[in-house]
Amino acid sequence: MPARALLLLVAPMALAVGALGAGCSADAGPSASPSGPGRAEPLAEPVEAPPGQVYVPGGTTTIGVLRGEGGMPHERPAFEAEVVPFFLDRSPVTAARFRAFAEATNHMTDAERFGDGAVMDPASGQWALVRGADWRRPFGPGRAGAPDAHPATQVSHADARAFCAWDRTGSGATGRLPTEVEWEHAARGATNDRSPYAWGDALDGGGPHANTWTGTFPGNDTGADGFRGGTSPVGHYGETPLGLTDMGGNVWEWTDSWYRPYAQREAAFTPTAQSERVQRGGSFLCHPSYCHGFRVSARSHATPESSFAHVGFRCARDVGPDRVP
Ligand SMILES: [Ca+2]
Repeated sequence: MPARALLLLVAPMALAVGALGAGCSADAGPSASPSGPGRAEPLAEPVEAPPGQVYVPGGTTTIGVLRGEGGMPHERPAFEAEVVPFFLDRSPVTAARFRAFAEATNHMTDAERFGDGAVMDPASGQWALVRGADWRRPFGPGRAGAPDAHPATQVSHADARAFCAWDRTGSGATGRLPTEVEWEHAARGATNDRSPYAWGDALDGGGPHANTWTGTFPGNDTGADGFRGGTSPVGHYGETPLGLTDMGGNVWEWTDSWYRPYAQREAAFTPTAQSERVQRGGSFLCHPSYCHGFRVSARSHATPESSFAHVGFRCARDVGPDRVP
């Protein structure tokens, strides 16, 4: 397969990190419904979550930012969404888990097929496709391999979907990517908490709460949060009241939602080869002066075949009538 052309690089103040070339499979994707596809009825009582996942109660959450809450234009207008209970991975999928998947299924990622993945030059802030960058070596050959306990990166939306659908136990229970509404609902603690961050109101205070870009962007990442220029072990900064980790910083996470203006979220939508999927959560490259992407309402987006050194994912699962084994 020929190498892709890097069609769109980072625009100033843009949350998007780029649409990478051809190869987009414009499948119909999930419903544009804010609460996503195939939901079960809400349950009256919490149920035990599968291993590695937490139970996210349902409820009504105001998605996006209200007047006075700041945020980017595409985080407005805020809207109310009804979310039914679901299970969500406690942490982003790690490189070790992705390796187990790749070895068990012989899955070849999009980055491996294309032969490259997107990596940002920390000095300039510019993105480029690096030959040989994949989930094993997210920054390319000659650079450090992906540590087992760190999030898997250089995975496309399709790779993430394939992982989540993998029935690793043979039980017939498979997962999916969360919608962006589900992700924000969970990041707000399933209580419609209006704090800007999953951990509360303050960016710092009591020490760092996330792996972000500290210093001046671009050019000088001080590593004051303990990590410079790369990912951190999942769970390093503790967990939210729901028991989730890394709901801000470390890696952006693919969701199953198409990127659309909130004002048009209920309009008819047919994806094209240029349509993009939403990512949530921000990454180790986010700085408050730039994208500030580790806020709970922040959005990024890229075409589904794109793979980046700072984008991973976590899986969700419906709370079915069998309560899931
Ligand atoms: Ca950092």
